[in-house]
Amino acid sequence: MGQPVEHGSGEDGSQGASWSELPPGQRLQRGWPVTHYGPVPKFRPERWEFRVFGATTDDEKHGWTHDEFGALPYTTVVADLHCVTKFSMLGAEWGGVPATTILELAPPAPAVTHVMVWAEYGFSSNLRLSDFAAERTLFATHKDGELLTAEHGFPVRLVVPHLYAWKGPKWVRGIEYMTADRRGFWEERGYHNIGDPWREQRYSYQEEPGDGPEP
Ligand SMILES: Nc1nc2c(c(=O)[nH]1)N[C@H]1C(S)=C(S)[C@@H](COP(=O)(O)O)O[C@H]1N2
Ligand SMILES: [Mo]
Repeated sequence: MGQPVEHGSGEDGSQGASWSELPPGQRLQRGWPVTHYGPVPKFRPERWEFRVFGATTDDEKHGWTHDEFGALPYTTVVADLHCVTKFSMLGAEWGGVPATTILELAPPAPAVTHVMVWAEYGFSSNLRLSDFAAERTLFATHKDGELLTAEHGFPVRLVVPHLYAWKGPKWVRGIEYMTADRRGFWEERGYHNIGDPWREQRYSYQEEPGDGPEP
């Protein structure tokens, strides 16, 4: 910590703040609370699989067991977490498998535009392929050098540093490549389809034409 870190990939030019800067309307949270809907799932290693399905290049499913997933290339990303309910935690070091690695190992078909990230109990979140493919999007297994705790998403959670935190499911089980956009769990319940904290894209009523799936 202490080094300025760029936010996101800045496709729309809205980023580039240092980690110590809060997006508009956010306040700093001391410590790291646990925030999610529903119970914390129990991890069963023998049943766990990370699946890639939907519009893959070969239309086949790809999967990794927990051991196999743990052997994938590991990298670290320093990122902030911005909850849409207006608190932010700054400067965590996340470790895990870059989303770009998954895209290389299980490539999407050329027609893919969006990715649905699926977690335990059917929780889901949709992302534009460009947000998913951003350099700093990470399937985190570690935070600050230690394995994730159960409450924070063990064994795998998605971290999308440039979007609100609900776009990063904890307890991820797989991804679905989609050739059209579809709303995930919170996006169906009134939250913004894109969720850029620097543009305060909190709620679906703020969406502009083109931000959401075709009606
Ligand atoms: N599976 C799942 N992941 C989830 C959520 C959820 O309800 N279910 N909530 C999201 C929200 S709204 C936030 S703010 C972060 C909180 O992560 P934390 O508990 O590690 O701070 O998890 C995100 N990931
Ligand atoms: Mo949140």
